[in-house]
Amino acid sequence: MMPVYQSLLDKKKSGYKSFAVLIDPDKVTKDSLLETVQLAVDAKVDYIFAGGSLVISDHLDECISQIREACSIPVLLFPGSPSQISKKADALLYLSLISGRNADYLIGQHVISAPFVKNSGLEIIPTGYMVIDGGAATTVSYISNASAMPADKPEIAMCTAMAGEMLGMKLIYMDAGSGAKKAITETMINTVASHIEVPLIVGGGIRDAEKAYLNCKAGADVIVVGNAIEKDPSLIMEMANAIHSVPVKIS
Ligand code: 1GP
Repeated sequence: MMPVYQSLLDKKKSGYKSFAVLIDPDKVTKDSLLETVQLAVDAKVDYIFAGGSLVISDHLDECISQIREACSIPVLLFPGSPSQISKKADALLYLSLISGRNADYLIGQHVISAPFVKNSGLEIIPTGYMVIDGGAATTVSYISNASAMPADKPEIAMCTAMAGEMLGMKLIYMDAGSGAKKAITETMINTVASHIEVPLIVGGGIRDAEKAYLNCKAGADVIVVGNAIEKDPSLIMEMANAIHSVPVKIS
């Protein structure tokens, strides 16, 4: 399989927009997981993200093994802590919470887990993670003890993303938080996207195909959806079709 980051770069170059389904191991049974994976295969979903701010159960490994047995969609770890690292995934979003000022989530957790992460054999993708105020207290803000960025200050997001890119982050992930009341605005997405070269992931509170499409038009390269498709799995096909309908560049 092509390294995940190379696939992200190739897709960005062609203007192809990707859809990532977020699976929280705490919220699935084997049957519901396999059903979601089948829907993802049918809808040509590009990536499966696995993880969350809290993973309470101990079946992350098992969950990823089941996904990998059922499909060839790349599985990316989206960990809330170093305990959520599974060697069974394809790649690790190596998140540094650059929107916050809690040194522990900027670098501290990384130091503690560095030897384990390095020996995991996973493809490591350094990711500047920016949490944007989604209108409600989210698990990630509480757990990380870091305030979210104001939703109406796109210039702060822009400068943060630019700094992250210059520090060597290979991806920027803007997240309004799981189940956010308000998804990130297209204005903020566009402001950030037009000032960075690396692929831009956007998630948090996206509930319909139209918002997914508008985010792509505003400059997002990857759209992540978790909660909405847990409630209504049929949205997987609808959202995938909308995201994949964004025209690619003709070279
Ligand atoms: C959360 O970006 C993800 O970290 C997805 O959010 O569950 O609200 O879609 P939702």
